[in-house]
Amino acid sequence: MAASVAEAVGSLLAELGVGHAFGVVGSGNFVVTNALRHHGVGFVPARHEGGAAAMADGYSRLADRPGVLTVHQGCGLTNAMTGITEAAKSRTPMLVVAADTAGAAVNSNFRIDQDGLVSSVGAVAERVHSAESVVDDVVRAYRTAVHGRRTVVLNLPLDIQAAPADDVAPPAVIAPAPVRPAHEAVEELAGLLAAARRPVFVAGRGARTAGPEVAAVARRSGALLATSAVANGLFAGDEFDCGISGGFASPLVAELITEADLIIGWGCALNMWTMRHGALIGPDTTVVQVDDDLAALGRHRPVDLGVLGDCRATAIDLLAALPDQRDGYRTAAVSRRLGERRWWNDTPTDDLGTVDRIDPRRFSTILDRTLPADRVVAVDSGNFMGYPSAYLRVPDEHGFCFTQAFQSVGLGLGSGIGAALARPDRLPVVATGDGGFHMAVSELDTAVRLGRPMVIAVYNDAAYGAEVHHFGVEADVAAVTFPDSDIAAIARGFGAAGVTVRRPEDLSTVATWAEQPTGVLVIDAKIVSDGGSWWLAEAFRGH
Ligand SMILES: Cc1ncc(C[n+]2csc(CCOP(=O)(O)OP(=O)(O)O)c2C)c(N)n1
Ligand SMILES: [Mg+2]
Repeated sequence: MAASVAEAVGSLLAELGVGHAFGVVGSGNFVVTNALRHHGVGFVPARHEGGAAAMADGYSRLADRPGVLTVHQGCGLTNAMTGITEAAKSRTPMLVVAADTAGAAVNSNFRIDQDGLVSSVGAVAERVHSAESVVDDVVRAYRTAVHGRRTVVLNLPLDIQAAPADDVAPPAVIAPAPVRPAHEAVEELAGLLAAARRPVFVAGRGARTAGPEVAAVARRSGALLATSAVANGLFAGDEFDCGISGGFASPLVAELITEADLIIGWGCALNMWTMRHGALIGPDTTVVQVDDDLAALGRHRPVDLGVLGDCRATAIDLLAALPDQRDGYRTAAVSRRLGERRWWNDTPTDDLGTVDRIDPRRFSTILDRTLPADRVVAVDSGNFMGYPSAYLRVPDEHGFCFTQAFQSVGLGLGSGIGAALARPDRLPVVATGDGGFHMAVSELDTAVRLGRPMVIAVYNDAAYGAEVHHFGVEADVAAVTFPDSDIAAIARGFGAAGVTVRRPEDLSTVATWAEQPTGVLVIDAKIVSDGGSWWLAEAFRGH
């Protein structure tokens, strides 16, 4: 017999199959968190709810189960709101178990309108209403999160939590069938593909589970393959993989995409980031979007054909409808050009490095070849972010964690810790600016406490570089520049190893560490200012 509703909630979530939990425990979420733990759900105690929220988000993106964030009522939830907003905007299937004040506790210090707060950022507010409805309430929240792909905040009022509950078990929860595309839509798309000479596929988050099928259609129809940033790695190893489409694309890849006569977005919004505000779409290019969400079709740009369908189901149907194999864009010449200049790493750029500051591109190129390829890369936000995104190669779609839907600085370290728990077989590599590092620094304690190998690469320009470059050196940038901080020393204070990199040869310490990775390695890369990274100029056009 479960003794209380709080315990029932923990056991129900565990039985439904949630993965890992993260949080900061206070009196309001103590019992439910322990119930999760006692029913086999691992729990990472974080140092700040903001970090914990990013951990649950990062975990949920890369694991095959939803992650859980558990927070104290009121201030525990407000501290977590930025990470919850990122998750909600990214449609991360994740559960937030939030204690809430009792309905009658109108004068509680912790009282806020939790439903209103979370709804305002696009998360779904759910609630355990009573001991009698606890199973229904928890199952509804779980299904909305997992099958509806939403970030759900399940509020647990303290009085309801304490109520006695019967022994509970969840009913069978069966996933809905994928949306099958209309036959006519598949025929239409097959016709467009058969007529295309230079088709390019851009796969997004919605195609992350359809990689082999979409790639098979590309091979049959002669299409090049690219992804949005969040689906980075999906086609790694394919001869005609172009990597990330959009601001991070190499000059060659941008050129190839721009010359496409047909672009198909697979589970991809084709938004301003992925399409460079439309600059990657030629004037005569036909644009198609495949998505299982009606609201996504044509949301960011006009499309010539919108196909309502699950990516995998659509690719399978399309393969059956396509005539014989065509070379299309998959020519020997394109293969050779991609072989030479597919990545920024292979694209010559000036070395801006000085005696005491390293060029971020040089740093990223060396880091890429120094660290093991079996990695999961998590990227914070800022001017620097194009370097790790474009230069640190990832093995597949489970190797990249990109939390940019809210464009918040400070989520990289937390999401990297979550990603590390989702992929314990891989080396987690967190890339962050000095601003994002200092914002999230309390979770360095959590990273060290995990006791696992992890690399935190800090692109340290002693500035909120994005803002410096946005306003220009002519502006008064005193509010966004800082005295240099010794991040390697800070790291050592937390129990991590810290190295300072000023020149390429300083990375030899990283190479030594990488031979036998143990514990957390923080790299304080003193980078030279790049005058505003290549992708940033692009990004600011959208604001
Ligand atoms: C939470 C939050 N606060 C402020 C901003 C505005 N902002 C965008 S980039 C940036 C600077 C980040 O600095 P750093 O992490 O050092 O990266 P850099 O731009 O220097 O590469 C700031 C403050 C933001 N996006 N998110
Ligand atoms: Mg900076």
